[in-house]
Amino acid sequence: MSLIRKSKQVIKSSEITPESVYLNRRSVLQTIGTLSTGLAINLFANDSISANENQLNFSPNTGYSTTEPINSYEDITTYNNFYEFGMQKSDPYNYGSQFEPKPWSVKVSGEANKTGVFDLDDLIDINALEERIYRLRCVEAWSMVIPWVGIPLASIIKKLQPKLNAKYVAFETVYRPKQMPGQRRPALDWPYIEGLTMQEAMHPLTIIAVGLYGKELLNQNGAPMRLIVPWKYGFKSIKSINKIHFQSKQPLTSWNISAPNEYGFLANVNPEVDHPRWSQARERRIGSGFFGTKQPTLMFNGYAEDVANLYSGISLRRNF
Ligand SMILES: Nc1nc2c(c(=O)[nH]1)N[C@H]1C(S)=C(S)[C@@H](COP(=O)(O)O)O[C@H]1N2
Ligand SMILES: [Mo]
Repeated sequence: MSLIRKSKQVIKSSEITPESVYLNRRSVLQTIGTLSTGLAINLFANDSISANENQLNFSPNTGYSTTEPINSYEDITTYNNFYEFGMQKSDPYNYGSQFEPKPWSVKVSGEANKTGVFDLDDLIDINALEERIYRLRCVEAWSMVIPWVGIPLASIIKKLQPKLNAKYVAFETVYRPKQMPGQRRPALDWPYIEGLTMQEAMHPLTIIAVGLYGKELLNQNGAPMRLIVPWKYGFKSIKSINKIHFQSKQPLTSWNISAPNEYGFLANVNPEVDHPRWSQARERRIGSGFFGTKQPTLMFNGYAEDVANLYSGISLRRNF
C-alpha cells in the first residue's frame, strides 16, 4: 500500500474524469500496489495523459472507502457550500478564483507543547497521502461520494503534542475579505469557526484533505487544507483552515452561533432527528439523474459501526 507514494511519477487523472475511467485507474492502482514500485513507474510513464503539477501521489485506503459510485469531478467542484464565496451553490465555483491558497501557513495555539506558525508542509507529510472515498452528507439533505486525498488529522495532532487538558480542537478558516467576496457580507460571523472533541479529532476516520480525484483541492473545495469528518453533517468539515487551537472548553461554531436551535455542536448525521425545518430521513444524491430521487440517510452517515461508541450514554436528540 505504501509503494506508490514513493514514486516520483504522479498519478494522473484528466481534468474532468468520467467515473468509469477513474475507477478503472483505481483498480489498476490497487493491482500494482501489490507489485514493485519500478513497475508502477513504468506503467505510468506509458500513460498518455501528461503530468500536471497539481496532481498528488497517494495510496488508496480501501479499508476506509465506500464502494458506492463516486460523483463526477464536475459535480464535486461546481456544486459547493463555501459561504466565503457566496451563498449560492455555484458561487464558490464562479467567485473562488481570486483566492490564493499558496503559500500557506497555519497558526497553532492553546494547550499543546508545539505551538506557533507552521508551513503547510510541516504539518502534512506529502509522502503519506491516502485516498479515501467518503460520503459527504450535507445538513440540507443532499449528498455526494467524494474521493478525498489527505491524511488522518490524528497524525497532525500527534506532532503538535496536545496537553492533557486539551479536550477540544478548534479550527478557523482564513479571513481574507479582499479575496473572498462572501466575507464582505454578514451572511455569517466571519471567520468561519468549527470544532471537535479531542476523541473525534483523533478518530481514524477524521482526515485533513488536501486533494480530491488525485489532484490538489480547488479553491471551492477548501484549498489548501480542509477538515473531513464523514459521520457528521458537512458544515463541520471546515475549509481553508489557517488556525488550530487546543482548548479545555467546547469551542463555539459558526452555524451554532448563527442558528443555535438548528445546528448543534455534535452535528452527527442522524435520520431520526429532523432539522426543525425539514426531515433528515432521506437525502438527494447529487448527480443521481432524475431530479428529486432520494435515498434513505444512514445513522452516522453509514459509519455507525466505527463511531457510535463515541456517543454511548449521550442523548443524540438533545445533543443534535
Ligand atoms: N469555511 C467554510 N467551510 C465550510 C463551509 C463554508 O461555508 N465555509 N460550508 C460547509 C458545508 S455546509 C458543507 S456541506 C461542506 C461542503 O463541502 P464541498 O463544497 O467541498 O462539497 O463544506 C463545509 N465547510
Ligand atoms: Mo452543508
